[in-house]
Amino acid sequence: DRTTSRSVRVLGAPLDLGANRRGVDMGPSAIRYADIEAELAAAGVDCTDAGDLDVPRLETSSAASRESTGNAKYLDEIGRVTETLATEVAGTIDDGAVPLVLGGDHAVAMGSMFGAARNAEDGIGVIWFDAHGDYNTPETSPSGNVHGMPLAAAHGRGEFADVEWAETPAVSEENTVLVGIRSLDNEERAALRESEATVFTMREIDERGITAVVEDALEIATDGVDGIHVSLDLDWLDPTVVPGVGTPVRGGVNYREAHAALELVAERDREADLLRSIDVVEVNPILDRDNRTAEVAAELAASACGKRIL
Ligand code: B3U
Ligand code: MN
Ligand code: MN
Repeated sequence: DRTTSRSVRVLGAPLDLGANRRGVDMGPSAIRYADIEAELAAAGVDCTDAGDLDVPRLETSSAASRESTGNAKYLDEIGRVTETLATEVAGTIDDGAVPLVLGGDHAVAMGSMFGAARNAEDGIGVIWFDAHGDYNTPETSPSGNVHGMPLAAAHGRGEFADVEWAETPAVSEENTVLVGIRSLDNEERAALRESEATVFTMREIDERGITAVVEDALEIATDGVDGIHVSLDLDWLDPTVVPGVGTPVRGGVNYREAHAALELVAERDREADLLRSIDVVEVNPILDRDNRTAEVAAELAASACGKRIL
């Protein structure tokens, strides 16, 4: 077991160009206001905050670039954010710390994954905690919102194979596990079925329990790779627990299941140093009540980083 605790570097990524609603750009502020530093300190984590990435604002984004990317809205701008964030994430890992990326919409996970993969000789795995598959491509997406595409981008699927920053896949399909899924578009479902990624829907959690499912997810994601990226979309949880998300879907995991899952990730990380990077995304303070969703986000990040009750 690792005897020293993790070093964590917080990277704010206030991006909302990938989502269909304003407000998610305030996620990093809200999660900091929920005192993520104190939560991480309670986890025994040596934590530094690198501040927020400079991201283009919706108001100042030119109409021309909006049209240049076809069905995927703002893909050019988001691509530039992806490259900047990927460099920050890779640098943080180089410095021996775990990057904890605060979204922003889920498109920021592309920066996390491409960055985490950059110097990983044997590649990385990913565990994707989400209500959604985020497996659309520009040609299959019904909404055009890039936050519904980051996992497909990480696999270099569809049109992403022709996008410069996504040409080389960040993660192998075999080491990709989605957990808690309950909303898929038709073509997205077909793509996931055809891929080598493992999908544990809410049904598997109902039948087998969260712990058994996450144990399996960890085994699959870590097989043969240097480490894993953990991506936590707050809409993974039930909307009664986290009202502040843009695309809520009924029937999510509850507060205790969420903590149990991330505590298990931390436990395995203590044993085997498998955690490479994390992101916590889709907190929308405009839709939230009393900053509750941001508080849950901060608490779950601390659980993933090793916070224990006893
Ligand atoms: N699958 C839909 C909805 C969605 C995906 N991710 C979020 N919403 N947050 C889409 O737009 O691709
Ligand atoms: Mn998502
Ligand atoms: Mn989601």
